Amino acid sequence: MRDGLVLYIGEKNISSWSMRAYVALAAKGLDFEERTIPLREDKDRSRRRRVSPTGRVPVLHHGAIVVPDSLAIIEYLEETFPPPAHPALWPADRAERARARWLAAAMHSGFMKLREGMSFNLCFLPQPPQPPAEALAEAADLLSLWEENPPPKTARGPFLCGEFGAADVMFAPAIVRLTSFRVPTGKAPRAAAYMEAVLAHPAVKRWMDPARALPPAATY
Ligand SMILES: N[C@@H](CCC(=O)N[C@@H](CS)C(=O)NCC(=O)O)C(=O)O
Repeated sequence: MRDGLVLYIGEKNISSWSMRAYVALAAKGLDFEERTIPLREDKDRSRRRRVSPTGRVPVLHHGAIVVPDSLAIIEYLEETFPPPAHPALWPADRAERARARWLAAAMHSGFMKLREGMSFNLCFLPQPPQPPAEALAEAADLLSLWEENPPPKTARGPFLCGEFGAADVMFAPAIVRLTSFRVPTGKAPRAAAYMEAVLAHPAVKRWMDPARALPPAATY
């Protein structure tokens, strides 16, 4: 483990927050050890509390430094493994960086009905159930957000800021949700192309391929 990083996560077909930290580490090209805490066997969170000050995963350990929370982990990685030696997670341009930050924050602090009504574990069932109307309404909000906020003309790449970065990392599990629950994207062609690009990114596939190979968890 060249980079001395240990990431504690939940099961890959359950823990959408863990996915974000994992995809960020993978996108940075870092060598890290992953340690899975089975969430179904940790109902009282005692195992999580032993390694995470918030009692939640993901949590990153880097020597004596312990960082819980997906967005805090992204910030830590960018500071500790900055570009150009490592791929950038935030755009270099200040205005673009502000845009990437509000996009990432919008996902981090919102879309609760989508998360509840389109639970990540249900994405891996052969036939996910019909989501509640309020979850579908938030899915429509997400599609509009991506449709109406394309990358600037000067950007290179199909992602929200051109190249794959923190905002895309934060939205990746939501993209899995919309795709798995078969939310229609016909009226949002740009958003549909964006979702496809995110799902095809190697860092996202590195999480999703093993997640799909696990036995689906209808409950947890
Ligand atoms: N805001 C946190 C959320 C982390 C989170 O809620 N993780 C879940 C697993 S996916 C967890 O450990 N939940 C335990 C609990 O909320 O009791 C992040 O961004 O990492």
